[in-house]
Amino acid sequence: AKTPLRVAVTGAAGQIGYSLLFRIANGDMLGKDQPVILQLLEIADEKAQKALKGVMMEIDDCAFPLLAGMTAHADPMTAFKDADYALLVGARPRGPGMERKDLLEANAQIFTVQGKALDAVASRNVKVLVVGNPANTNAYIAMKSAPSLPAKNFTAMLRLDHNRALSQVAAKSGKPVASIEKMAVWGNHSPTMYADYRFATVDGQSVKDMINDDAWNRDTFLPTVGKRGAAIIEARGLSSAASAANAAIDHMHDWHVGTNGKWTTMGIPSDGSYGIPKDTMFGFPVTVENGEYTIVQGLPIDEFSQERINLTLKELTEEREGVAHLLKA
Ligand code: NAX
Repeated sequence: AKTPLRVAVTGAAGQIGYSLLFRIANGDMLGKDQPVILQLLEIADEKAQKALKGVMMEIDDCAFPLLAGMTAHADPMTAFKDADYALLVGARPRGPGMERKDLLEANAQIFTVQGKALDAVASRNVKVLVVGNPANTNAYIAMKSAPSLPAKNFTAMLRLDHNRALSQVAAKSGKPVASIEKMAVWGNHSPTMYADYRFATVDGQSVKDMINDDAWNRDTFLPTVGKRGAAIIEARGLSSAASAANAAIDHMHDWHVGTNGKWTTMGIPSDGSYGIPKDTMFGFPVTVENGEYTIVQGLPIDEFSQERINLTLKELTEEREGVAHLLKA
């Protein structure tokens, strides 16, 4: 039997946690033959810790064959000990009257502490996915706070945007979602992200040619994908949770297992590709093999796409500048 892998999850008593933990323990993330140990982090608050205990009781009651252990934590220094995978879901939500700047700063503090803790105690190969918003900038902060870990091991979740784009294109083209290849999402996990189906194919045929409607792309597709989170809050009264958990599972699964040459989207520190400044935590089309992702290179960027990429890059640059003073300390 395989040695269990340690999976740390923060915000474990939250909405996304409630969908995510059961699927990790069920083997959906790392494989049906891979035992896991869950190391769950919540804030020290008594109510949060109590809620976490409740979730753990339910996980126990599933009697998951792959679950080799499970612990509750209020301190990242114990939660991240020897972690092979870390899913940073917990974040400070925007409270009433809170400005974007305050939100950025509150989260910058959380992700500085957690980056340092990963640096100090996690496996030297730990693979980190940041889900908590603002996900790209939080991932950037964690990465910068963990100088002894490889920068490439820090990623941000763009997979929900990617999956949303796939489902919209499937509906429009009338093709099954699983048949669509070569979707790409560029930039920030925010309404500025640029979902790009110019290269997408079904059975080798161009999806763009099939749809053949630039106005739909600009006026329907991009706003629908960009504002999908808000539409779900409006309809459900709560933010997307099961679909976010599913995207986190997909992201980590593909990172662990590989994509067999197929494209997916990950938020990763830029290596300078496509003119995105080095280290910017940016959504790129990637393929994954042997636990390493590679940016899909050489894609032509037309004028419309360049404008979109510039817009989302500008937002990320501003977020980064907004927290720069916190990283210098
Ligand atoms: P919830 O508010 O239900 O849960 C968050 C949990 O995190 C809470 O239980 C809270 O106590 C805990 N927490 C807060 N600070 C913590 C810390 N420093 N250490 C450990 N735990 C901490 O939110 P939920 O709906 O689960 O969403 C979690 C995060 O995901 C939010 O920031 C949300 O904006 C973000 N999202 C990101 C998405 C993405 O695609 N990247 C999509 C879905 C989601 O909106």
